Amino acid sequence: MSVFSPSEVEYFERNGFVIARNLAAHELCKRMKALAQRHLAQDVQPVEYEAQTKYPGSPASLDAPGGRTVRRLLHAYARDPVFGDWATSHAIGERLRPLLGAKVELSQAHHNCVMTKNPAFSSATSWHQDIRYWSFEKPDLVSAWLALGQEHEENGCLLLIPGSHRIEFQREQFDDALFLREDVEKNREILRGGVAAELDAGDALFFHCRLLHAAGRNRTGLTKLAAVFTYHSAGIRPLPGTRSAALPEIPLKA
Ligand SMILES: O=C(O)CCC(=O)C(=O)O
Repeated sequence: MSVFSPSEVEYFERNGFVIARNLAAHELCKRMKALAQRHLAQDVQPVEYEAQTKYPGSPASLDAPGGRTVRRLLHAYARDPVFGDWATSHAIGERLRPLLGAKVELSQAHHNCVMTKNPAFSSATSWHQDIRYWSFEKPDLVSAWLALGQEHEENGCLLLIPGSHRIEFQREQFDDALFLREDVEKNREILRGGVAAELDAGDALFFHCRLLHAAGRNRTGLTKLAAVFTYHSAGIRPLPGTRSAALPEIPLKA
């Protein structure tokens, strides 16, 4: 089935995420993975290093041990057509339209990367909503996370709180960097509902920008790779002058 069924759309609306199994062919995943591995080996810019994430446990500086471990190969859409073609593919557009509307655009300003999680060094990502640093007319964006290999708790897959995209949070439930505070009783209760988004190569997780998510470190011997892109309806514009408006949107073909 190339589109989400009504029950999958209903699942997404209720839970804030839905997984499309086997959305990308294994051959395509292999090509993306081989290219990402080459770009990692050659340090092809632009990238984000572990030290720049400022996540808890990340190295204090680029020159600290693990500081220059690549965490994201940035600008994936423009980096190579293998990523750009996937990000704007029919397969992706057909899945997004029931979630976002008839006219969908790719934001080049957010995610738009190959997420890498290196076994030699990886920090954990605390609970957060992606929308916290994004600026759009309406907080209604969806990211598509394509696993290029297996993702499970041991290698740091995404952890999700189903339905959290619908919670009206208070500012004090988050810390200064807008990560969910785990020392607040109300939050601890919310976090008890967490689930692991286990994926195989070719599976794509679609998740809402208000969905609480986190991820652990990679405790295996293999680098984990995922191609991640973010979309919104053409009717929702990034706010002028913000980071969200820094790069042009790419309309998906009808
Ligand atoms: O793989 C991870 O560590 C999660 C990354 C993440 O949640 C994000 O970039 O918003």
